[in-house]
Amino acid sequence: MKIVNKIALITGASAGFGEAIAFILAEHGWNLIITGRRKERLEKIAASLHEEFGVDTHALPFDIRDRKETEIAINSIPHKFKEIDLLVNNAGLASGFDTIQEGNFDDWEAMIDTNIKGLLYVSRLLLPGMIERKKGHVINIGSTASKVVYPKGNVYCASKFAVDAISQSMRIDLLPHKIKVTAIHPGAAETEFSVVRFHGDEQRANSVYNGFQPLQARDVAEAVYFAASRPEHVNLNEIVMTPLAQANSTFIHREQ
Ligand code: NDP
Ligand code: 8X3
Repeated sequence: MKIVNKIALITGASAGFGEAIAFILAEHGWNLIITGRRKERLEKIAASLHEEFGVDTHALPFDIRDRKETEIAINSIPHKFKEIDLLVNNAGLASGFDTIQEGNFDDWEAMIDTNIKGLLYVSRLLLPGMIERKKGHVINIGSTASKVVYPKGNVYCASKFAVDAISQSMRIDLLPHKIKVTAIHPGAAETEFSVVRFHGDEQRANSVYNGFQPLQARDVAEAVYFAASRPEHVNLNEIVMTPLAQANSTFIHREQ
């Protein structure tokens, strides 16, 4: 394995897509800062990435909803990890599945604070360094829910439409600074996502994937790696990817 001397910071790398993205980048020699709230899980993942692939890893636990905590965490990044080449804004969640008139305020705040505000905090803190170095790449994880809304998707979809809008805006604002911006919009993927959405109800979570083969975290990680490994002059603006059985947020073909 060759060390590429590049550094990526991946938010939400204690599970799902973020963990898979950490593995694929480590396989290709990237040094990594991995974030999330679950400290022990992050430390375990960081240790196994180092052991398996020989890359340098730094576990950085913090709650991305908390601006102060995020600021302190980002400012605490050790010197040798400071020149971040790639930021993967992945941390996010759906919380609840209700009509707009029955929605739960705590669920709404969790999604808005994590999926929109958290992404903005981390980006705002890291972009000046990328601008100074005149290089960098931001990959934002949106969703098919960034493109098409679905029943009871309301606030989750709104938060992901925001990720799409922020990605488009970032691309314009960062154009003179040679910073790449890519948005990756996956469809249904089997991670902890649905267990989190249904507040721990595993049976209900599993039923989301009945009758079709969902994406796996590795499928999304491969798209992230592809975008991150294009030549200097190439930017992938966005990738929308779904399981074969899914056309968009509302059309999934299920076999009985
Ligand atoms: P998982 O639930 O498996 O992983 C979510 C990750 O986000 C975890 O590492 C979690 O870490 C982190 N996270 C959540 N809240 C916070 C917080 N407040 N502070 C810091 N980290 C946080 O879900 P996925 O891997 O599926 O989701 C990753 C992204 O992909 C999300 O943005 C999601 O919206 C999006 N997505 C998911 C799809 C799917 O079908 N699975 C499809 C399209 C997009 P911890 O709990 O340790 O804090
Ligand atoms: C996650 C997939 O279908 O719940 O973004 O929007 S979905």
